[in-house]
Amino acid sequence: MTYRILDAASLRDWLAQQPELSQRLGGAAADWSIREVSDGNLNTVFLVDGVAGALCCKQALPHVRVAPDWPMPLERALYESRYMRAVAPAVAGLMPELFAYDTGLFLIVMECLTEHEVLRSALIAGRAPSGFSAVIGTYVARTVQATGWINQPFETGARLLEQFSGNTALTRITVDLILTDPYRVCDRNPEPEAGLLDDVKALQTDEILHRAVGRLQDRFLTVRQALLHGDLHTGSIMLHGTDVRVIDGEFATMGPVGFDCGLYLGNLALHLCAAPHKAAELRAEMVAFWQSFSEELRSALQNGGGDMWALSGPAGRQDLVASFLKDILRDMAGFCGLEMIRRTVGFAQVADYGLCGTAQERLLARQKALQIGRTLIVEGGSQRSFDGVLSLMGL
Ligand code: SR1
Ligand code: MG
Repeated sequence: MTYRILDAASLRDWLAQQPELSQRLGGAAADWSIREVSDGNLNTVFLVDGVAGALCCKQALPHVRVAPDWPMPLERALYESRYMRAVAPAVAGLMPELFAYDTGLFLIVMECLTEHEVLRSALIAGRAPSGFSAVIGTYVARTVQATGWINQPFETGARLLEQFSGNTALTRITVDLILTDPYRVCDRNPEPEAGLLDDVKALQTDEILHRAVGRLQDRFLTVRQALLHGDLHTGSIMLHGTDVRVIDGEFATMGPVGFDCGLYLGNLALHLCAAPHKAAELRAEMVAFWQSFSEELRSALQNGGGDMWALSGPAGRQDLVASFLKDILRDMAGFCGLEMIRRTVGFAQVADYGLCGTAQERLLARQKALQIGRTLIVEGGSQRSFDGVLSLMGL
């Protein structure tokens, strides 16, 4: 199928020509209800309901959805479908099932999570049931187990490098928006509110900070530990009760595991800055994340299976896993800080600040996020324990 931007009518026609998908929906095509629910920055999303079932259809646009004058290659949909296929066996039930990918339309058709809500919205509304972070810890650990070098023969990593190293357009977004723009004068950065101007200027002139950001740029660009989700924020997670799903893997790339962990924690920490009265529950979520992640990874890596560490017996492996986790912890702290800063002053900011009751409270929340972010970036690399990372956040 040649590429064209779909609307409800053309999507209906296309689905009607796909026997397997039509069957999932059931009934006559004319009776399917189709609504656009696009919410993210990049793509259009439609939910389709039929008498027998529902589908979620996500199409890449030739530009950033929220910034139509910013061109963006369509291939991001291909990388997202590849990511879903690569990690699905390891994280079954923790992400939507992929039903189809159309190479011409750059269209993903997947399980519709009708009853689920985006975690960020649930947190903002104060209705996220506790315990979701333990699931995310499990999710990340399982993706590392399935795509990293420790449990898999090196050919697996080599294939993943080949499949994902072309995802440069979205990696470019990460390099610019997370790792560079907040620390330089850049048209993409929105005009900060007046009270934040000095803080933004400080980010652009702080040499100690720039050196530490440089180390994280190095880690992100040169360390290839496992296949990353690449954009694991609270808007990339949906939940319904205890059913937690990770969505939106279009930024997938091989990289340092601490990147996924850090982005996730960074979004909880941002929520904390906007809603300081929730400190105890957010701390508990962060602890649950690290506990489930580190325990699951420790046990998964204990028996090996890959070429890396193949010469070490149980005791040696235990030491190697411990030092691997320390590296992840340090990277996580730094990337957490980067995420907090970019979501506070950069192109794609978070809705969590809307929780602040007044402009003054919002300014203080943003300043707090910038201060914690800087501390994590500069001091994160010398942390030895998760408690140490929490203390850098004032927890
Ligand atoms: C132009 S894309 C901006 C941001 O939205 C995505 O969700 C990623 O977080 C990206 O950095
Ligand atoms: Mg997204």
